[in-house]
Amino acid sequence: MIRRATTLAARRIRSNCAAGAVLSTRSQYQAPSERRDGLPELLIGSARCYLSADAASRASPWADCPRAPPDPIIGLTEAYLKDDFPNKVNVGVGAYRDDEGKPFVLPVVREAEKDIISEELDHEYSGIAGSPNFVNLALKFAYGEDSVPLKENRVAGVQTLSGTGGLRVMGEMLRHALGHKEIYIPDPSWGNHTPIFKNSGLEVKKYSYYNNETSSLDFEQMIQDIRAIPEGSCILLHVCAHNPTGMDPDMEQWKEISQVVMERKLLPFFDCAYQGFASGDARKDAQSLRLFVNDGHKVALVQSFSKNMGLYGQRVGALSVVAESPEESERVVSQLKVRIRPNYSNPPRHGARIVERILSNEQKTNEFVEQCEGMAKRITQMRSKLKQTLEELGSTTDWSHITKQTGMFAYSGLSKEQVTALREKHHIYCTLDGRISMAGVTSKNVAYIANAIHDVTEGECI
Ligand code: PLA
Repeated sequence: MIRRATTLAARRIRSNCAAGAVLSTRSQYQAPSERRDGLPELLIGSARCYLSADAASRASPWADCPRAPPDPIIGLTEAYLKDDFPNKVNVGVGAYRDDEGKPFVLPVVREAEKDIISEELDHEYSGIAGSPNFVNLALKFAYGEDSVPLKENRVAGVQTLSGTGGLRVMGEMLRHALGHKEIYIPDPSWGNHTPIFKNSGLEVKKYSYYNNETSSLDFEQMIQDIRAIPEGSCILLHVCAHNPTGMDPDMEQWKEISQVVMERKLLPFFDCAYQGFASGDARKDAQSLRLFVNDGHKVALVQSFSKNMGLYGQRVGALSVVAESPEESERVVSQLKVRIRPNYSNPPRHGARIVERILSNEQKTNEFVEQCEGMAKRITQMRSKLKQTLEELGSTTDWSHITKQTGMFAYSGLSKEQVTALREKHHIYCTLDGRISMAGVTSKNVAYIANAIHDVTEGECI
């Protein structure tokens, strides 16, 4: 019996036809009784093709695999790398560059690495929860040396595959161990939050955060939306240097948020990806988290050392939960381990060893804080320079939000069309929401970027 090729099979066969596997075409078309029994049949334009059984069996199992769109953030780096324009600029991903535009390895990290190499350590598996020493140091770094729950041994913590891995593990924990069906994230939030939580089985809902008209925090609406979140739900909050807006609540506003979160009996889940990039002092940047802990919230926290220690590719992070008692904390860790083991078994060692070397030594910690502050300061200078250059070019747009915002990003307010023009006309790569990674702006490219922004906003490239 002749099998009429389905659309899916057609694609598979088409590639085989191209490879010379066509047995007959319409010109040689035979009456049904004479058709080649059992051979897949396909119409390509006006031609009818048959495949040999051999060719059909050679068809790729991936032939029907649809192409996925590029990642909205990492995909920009891929496009940037393919671009051979000499003045191209990558201000997509939030990865710090020095003023020469080069990736920056903190000197204190280099030293720690040398020590690790000289110690000739082994490469045994880590435990499922990673290095306990790393976890303890990471938690002290975020919650503070004097944190009461830490002293009372009731913070459950595990090492994770950086911030992303920690978010995913907590997403699965919420869905499968605690029975949550949804999670509330700010609007807007880091673009990957939604797919991470969706893939964990949660429905992602949003609360207001930013007012595009005024380029500032929409605090009133935010509080109103949080009040409407169903009791017991999980709410995701950015500890500092909110991505993508660069707008954080001030401490008075955090106090109010804490109260409302308490009233609604919500589970506050903090994402701490930029500790050190807001105020420049890594020790101070966790104030919002510490306030919530002092207020008695049983918070969850995910930490990343990608940005503040520049350990992007090493995937170093921690996930923790403040529990009621040490016994409760142990139960939580047991559940986190159950999520981790079938995902990636256990976390990598090298990056965690670097963080341990630094955070276990007071002098090295001070050096780290200073070097992190250096990165934050360079970004602040670039904010001023970008704004100033735009003004000097005669831009009629109010760019004051660029210097009001903190952290790695400038949420420029550029439209999708303007972002596309920046890319197509000027080879400047930033995300479609108009987020510009200030970490990629340097003394050398700031004028070029300002000119291009001026061109796409007012059509007056100079
Ligand atoms: N949370 C927030 C708020 C982030 O901005 C990022 C990274 C992460 C978590 C995860 O980082 P990690 O897994 O490396 O620890 N956001 C980057 C990179 C810097 C990215 O998209 O992956 C960004 O450009 O937005």
